[in-house]
Amino acid sequence: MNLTELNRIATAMVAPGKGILAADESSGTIKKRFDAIGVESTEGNRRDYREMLFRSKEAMSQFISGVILYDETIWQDAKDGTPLVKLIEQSGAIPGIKVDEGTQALPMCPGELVTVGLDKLAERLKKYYERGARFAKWRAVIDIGSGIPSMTAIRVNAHALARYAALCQAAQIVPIVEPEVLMDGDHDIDRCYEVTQRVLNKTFQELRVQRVALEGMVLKPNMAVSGKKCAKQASVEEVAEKTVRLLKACVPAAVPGIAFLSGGQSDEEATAHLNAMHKLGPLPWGLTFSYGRALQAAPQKAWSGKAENVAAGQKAFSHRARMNGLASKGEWQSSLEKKAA
Ligand code: 5MM
Repeated sequence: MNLTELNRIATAMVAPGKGILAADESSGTIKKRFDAIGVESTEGNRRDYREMLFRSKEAMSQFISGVILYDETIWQDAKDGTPLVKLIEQSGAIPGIKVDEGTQALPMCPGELVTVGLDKLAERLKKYYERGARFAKWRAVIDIGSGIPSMTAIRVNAHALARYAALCQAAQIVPIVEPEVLMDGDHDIDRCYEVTQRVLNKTFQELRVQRVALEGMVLKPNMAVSGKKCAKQASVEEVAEKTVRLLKACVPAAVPGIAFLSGGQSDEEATAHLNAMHKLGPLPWGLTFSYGRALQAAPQKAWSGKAENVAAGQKAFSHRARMNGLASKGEWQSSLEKKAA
């Protein structure tokens, strides 16, 4: 393992002003997204949509540091025969790959899930590296509800995240470690804080036990937020203050960067929260976005599967990427959203 190189890539992934595009929706998830805009989820349509994003010059060259791909996408070529991975590289961004194989019910723990995909992972990583992937992603899902999460669910998911991260580093690939505490539910922000703290502490404990080099990874956590169905929604300032406090308590400064998931927040909320956190700096790690929905909802709607809408889709993507790029430096203002509308 060349740790200097892993650290260089991890640092580039969280460079100020840039963040990660999570375009790694599995077949079921992208179908849901396409259903919402009335587009059939065929291999061709998925390719056309993602090609539109990766050819967005402004967004990709200025505000996107890396792209997380799904297995299908990493092997796909653009319409003109250029591999989609090459389009990403040519823009200056780093290609990455989601390597988990989704979740399964966790035995003995009703309502809880464990992420799978460790079998043959070493062989798969080798192939992804040859194709150009320089980082990977594995997402664990922790739900908050009555009597959950159990310590069992937290432990097995942390163990799998660390196994994955160690295999990545051995294959010279930077692991994005994503333990997502879901924001569905009616819990308040303090319950989210408490559960996320337990999850992050256990995850870093496992990473240490399995000898993962913290300098060569990126953490992709949820923010501390109120559950979507909670009657009392925390303000932007409270989310920022509690999230920064939580991360400072749990994430060693050796980690080069943290790139948040958006988790169901609105586009503007996700941007405002990241921006407000930077107002609380200086921070010990790079802090940026790795959004899926909060970067793609607008371009998906603008595109709606029509070739004549490609420019509109790219414009919408560039706008969200620019807003989040500014937020990653604490330079975003809500008036910039209105100006573009
Ligand atoms: C883009 O969605 C990713 C893949 O999800 P599935 O495996 O469920 O299809 C997802 O892991 C994503 O990278 C993170 O959840 C962040 O996305 P959001 O939309 O929460 O920012």
